[in-house]
Amino acid sequence: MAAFPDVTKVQYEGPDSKNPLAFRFYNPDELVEGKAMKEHLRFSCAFWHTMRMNGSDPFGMPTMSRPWDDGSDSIENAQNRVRAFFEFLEKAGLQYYAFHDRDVAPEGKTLAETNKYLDEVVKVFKEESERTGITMLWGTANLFGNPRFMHGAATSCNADSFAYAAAQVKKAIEVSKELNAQGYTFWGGREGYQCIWNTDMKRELDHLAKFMHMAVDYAKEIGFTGQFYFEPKPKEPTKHQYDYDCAACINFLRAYDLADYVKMNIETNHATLAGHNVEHEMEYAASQGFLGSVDANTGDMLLGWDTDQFPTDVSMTTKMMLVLLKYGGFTTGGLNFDAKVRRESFEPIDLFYAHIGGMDAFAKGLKVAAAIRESGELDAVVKARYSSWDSGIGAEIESGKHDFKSLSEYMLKKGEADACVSGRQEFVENLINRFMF
Ligand code: XUL
Ligand code: CO
Repeated sequence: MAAFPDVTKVQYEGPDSKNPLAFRFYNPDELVEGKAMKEHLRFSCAFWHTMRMNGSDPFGMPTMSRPWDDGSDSIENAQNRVRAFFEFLEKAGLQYYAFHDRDVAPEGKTLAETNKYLDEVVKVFKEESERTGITMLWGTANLFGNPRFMHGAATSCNADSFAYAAAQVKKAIEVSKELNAQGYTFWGGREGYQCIWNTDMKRELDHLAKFMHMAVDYAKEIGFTGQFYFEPKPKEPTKHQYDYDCAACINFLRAYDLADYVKMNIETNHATLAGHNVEHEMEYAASQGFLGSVDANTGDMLLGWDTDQFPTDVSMTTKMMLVLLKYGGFTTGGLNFDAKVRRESFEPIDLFYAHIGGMDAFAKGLKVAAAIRESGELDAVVKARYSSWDSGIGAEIESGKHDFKSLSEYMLKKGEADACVSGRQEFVENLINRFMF
């Protein structure tokens, strides 16, 4: 039985369409800068939100209506959910998906039992993936939900929690390989702390690095060639997460010899919780050679937590696409909608509106970004702003011809620095708006 009987495959109808179940900008095969939109954007759906988010919050009960789900923990229900998921992916035109091990299959009484349940559900993922050609963007493991991870997983004070997490990630990497995942993500979950007085921070960081090295080694051993990602988040669930932002994560990866194996998976709402915005995080990671994938969502500036809303702001998607195009686009990564419908948007059809809106916002952002790049006007402003580095003393410094002594001689002779030129911030902000509207 179809899970979404009233919806057919969502089509591109163009900017004038008023059909809420059509794309106005996302035209998968349309070329932008010589590459199909679907290859630029590589949209992915998060199983944990789309299939498992039941609408409960700390104050209220579940609200979601999901007729295909009988609410039980049976394997059969878990397998039916996967079939409903693929029907959704096909109809919404999403090419990739991501899940945590525990989103898709229930936990048993022992690890062996749990692994067996997982295998039974992964079998259906494999069948559905072969049927549709829709594949896994990245895999991951839930190392934060079960009470055994109350102090963290790789950074737990309890060595057995570390060992259990290792066994879980071993299995999750095997499953990711089985499903041809293009990557594997580490999100810290509870890898952080609440109280410095009871915490051995150095030991915890060393353990986290050891854990990641074990994952990298095991992937090599079994021939899993997907890209590893580290997903920054500054707080929630713990007060101080070790993976605060891209700068903290990249420092960690470099300090512990993991830089060759792990790139960043950047999430919009996590960036804003860290006091940045997503384009800052993307630019920082990309400029350092660490841009891997993106968890596409948005927060609410009036709320201080991880609201995981669908992104609809074209100004934001344009900024993101400008960074992505500048650095040559995704290779293994993509735009994974780590986003959930609001608990009041409880009908199955709301899942379509949400994803269509997000996909259209990125498609429009991609087109605006490409137009900005083609005009060269923004580049020209940036180039002019840094022109003092293109010749004379600037070019000499960049090419290594100077030190403090020679620069002191230069300035003593000159007496005063050349006057600065205007930053033209308002000019460039208006320029961007001209392309957007
Ligand atoms: C949590 C979060 C995770 C990761 C995967 O805030 O973003 O869902 O993306 O564990
Ligand atoms: Co995420």
